[in-house]
Amino acid sequence: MRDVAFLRSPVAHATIRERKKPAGLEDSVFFNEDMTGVLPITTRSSIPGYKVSDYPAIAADRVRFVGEIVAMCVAANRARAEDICDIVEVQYQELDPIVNCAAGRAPGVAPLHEGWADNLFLRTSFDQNMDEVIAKATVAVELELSTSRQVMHPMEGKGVLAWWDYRAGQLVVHSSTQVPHMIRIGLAECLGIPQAIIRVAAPDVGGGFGYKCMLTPEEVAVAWLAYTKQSAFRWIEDRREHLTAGANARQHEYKLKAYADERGKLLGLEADVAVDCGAYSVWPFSACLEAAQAGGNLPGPYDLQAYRCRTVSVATNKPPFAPYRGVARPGVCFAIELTIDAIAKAVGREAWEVRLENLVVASAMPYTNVTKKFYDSGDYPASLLEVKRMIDFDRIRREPRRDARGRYLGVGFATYTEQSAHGTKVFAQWGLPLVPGFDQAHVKLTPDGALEVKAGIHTIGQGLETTLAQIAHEQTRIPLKDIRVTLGDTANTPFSTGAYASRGMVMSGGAVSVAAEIVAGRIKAIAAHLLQARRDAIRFRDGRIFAGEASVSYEDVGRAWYMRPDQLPDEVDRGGLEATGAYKPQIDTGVFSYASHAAYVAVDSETGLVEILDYVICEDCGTLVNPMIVDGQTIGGAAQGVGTALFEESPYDENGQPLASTLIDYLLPGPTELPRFRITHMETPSPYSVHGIKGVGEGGAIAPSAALVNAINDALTPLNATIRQIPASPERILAAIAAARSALDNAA
Ligand code: MCN
Ligand code: SMO
Repeated sequence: MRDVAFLRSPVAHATIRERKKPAGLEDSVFFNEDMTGVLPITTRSSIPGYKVSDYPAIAADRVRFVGEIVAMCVAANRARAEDICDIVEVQYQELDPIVNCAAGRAPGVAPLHEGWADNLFLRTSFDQNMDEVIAKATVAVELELSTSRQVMHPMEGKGVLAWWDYRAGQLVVHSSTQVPHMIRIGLAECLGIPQAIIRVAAPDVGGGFGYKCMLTPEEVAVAWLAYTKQSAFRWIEDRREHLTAGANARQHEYKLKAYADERGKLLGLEADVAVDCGAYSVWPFSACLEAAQAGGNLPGPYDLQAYRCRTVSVATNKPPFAPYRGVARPGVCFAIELTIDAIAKAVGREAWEVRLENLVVASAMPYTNVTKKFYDSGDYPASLLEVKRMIDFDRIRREPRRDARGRYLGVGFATYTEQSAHGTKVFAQWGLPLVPGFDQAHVKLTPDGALEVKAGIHTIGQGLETTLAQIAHEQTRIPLKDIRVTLGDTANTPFSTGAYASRGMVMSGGAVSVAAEIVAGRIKAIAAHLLQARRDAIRFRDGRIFAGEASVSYEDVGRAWYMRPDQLPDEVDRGGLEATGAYKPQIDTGVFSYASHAAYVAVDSETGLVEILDYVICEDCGTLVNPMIVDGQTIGGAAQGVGTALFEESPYDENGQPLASTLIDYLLPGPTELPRFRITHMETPSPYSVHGIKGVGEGGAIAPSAALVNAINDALTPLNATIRQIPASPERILAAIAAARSALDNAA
């Protein structure tokens, strides 16, 4: 096996004038023109006005971000491959870079891609009843908000190892991915070879968070190499590559105007949303998923009747945008929740009261909101009141606003809905090339009475090995220790589009439930014969199968069917002891989880430092399959949310150079920065999914920015300072305090 290192562009925007392989190393260096017949990664969408960008695995004659691959170098080990990168000669003719949304949407700007009329991947708009509202409203508030560019940092970075399996006649690609079956489709399209000769087998993946749910240039390049050379190659991302070349997310800008009555009842919302999408669309989700989610989800958990929203997906000279845990909703929740607090201030009420005034109530469920989202079930106000109780709001308000060290104290709330397990209709509406349908799973009783469960989804740390086994156990009562779950190998599992959009538990859980129920029925039929009992008298109990007091083991059933069919009548279940089940929910627009978060913070006005004194969460993801895992998901997500709120930022300078290229510049929260999250669960089963399950994988990450910044702003009320940008770093907090002081001085 040989190692691959990629030579990456040092400039944000340039044409490549000349490139030269080092003498004697011609066979170890690959340029775009060497990959004959390989297609660029191209994501089409049927949405009117959407513009296509071709993203070649190795740049052809133009580079569009620092970090874009210019050459692939191969050697016996990574160090030598990197040495070869150093002596490849490339001449760049630099072009003006587009480094932010304002520049990218300015009239007359030269578009990043040939044939584009302007520099936007897409514009979208909603307009519902707005004009009627503006006249009626007594209160109007305006806000300008922004969220910073982030990278995702799973503990294990991206990696791909590909080899040619002579025995099977197959290209085998081991990729650290959330979506093995999708990667197989994508690779086949780009390489122009049949899917049947590609096997994608994802290993145990050490975190994905969205970064690993798309086809990457590195996967295409390394797979091409293994296929053409019929040999083994690997590439393992290092942290600098991760920070600068490929895991970008979250950068949004909002201009909002909200209209309300004198009690703070929200009457209408106008929004202009710009997303800094980077240079290319990723496959299969495109560059526009963020804006699609932002426009659709901005109304949040609120009863809002009038809405006008324009979104633009701006092309910039930065790495492409990938979905990141929460996908747009952390930004959207920040935007709407700061708006609610601004309205509360304008009408002189507590923010939680104004939330309560506006939340969709339980008696209105199911509720179709102004952007046609179908909120299936739940009690949003109850979750808000619960976190208010947990954080002990009344005590906080009775006590002084400053602590013994003079720090300012504040409390903030945020409530959100999380569309989970979005189904066929949702993705089809976004016009995407790959729309999820039925998820599938295969379940088999082995001759020794154990259960094999195989699903095409993958596990990236979210515990599906455990929870899918729980579902299979629920149907068959086979002891958990005898259930073995296999995931994420296209040669070994039925098709699933994979793990993303908080869909695993609902979709694969549903498929396992269907398949296991079929197998359970067949187990009963065979057991009934062995026990000479009626089928409806058969019960699963204590790891055995009973008819009255007589019982057989699962192994007896397995052995009878596979090894001694001579002892069974022919009509006893012809289907056998294995089945493939397929599942999608009755309504495939997604089931809506929700949660309220509340944060209590101390802000030091001298240093700008924020300490989280308490943080509470009340969440509802329908039926909890595994409460311990759901706690883990919620805590992990909220930890990342704290990073978004207070620390993480990937800035670019005016030349499009990334300024955070090490973990010294890019601050990740560690245990000392994180509070002890306190969690309460509500459990409202969805009427529309199997076992009433809703997704929860992304939820924790959505609300922390909103809850924490609302808390910071509450703390800073005596100083009249407000934060409108995240992360709320010490610099931004001190700047907000200074701005408030100078405004006061000017007034005086
Ligand atoms: N679960 C449960 N009961 C429920 C719902 C979920 O016990 N009612 C459990 C299940 O084990 C499920 C997990 O919680 O696998 C997450 O639930 P689900 O919402 O179904 O999410 P997925 O399985 O589809 O996982 C993907 C999701 C996403 S989109 C991101 S991003 C994310 C996340 O999960 N990335 C993660 N959680 C992560 N957790 C870890 N450790 N690492 C990541 O990369
Ligand atoms: S960002 Mo999660 O992979 O949908």
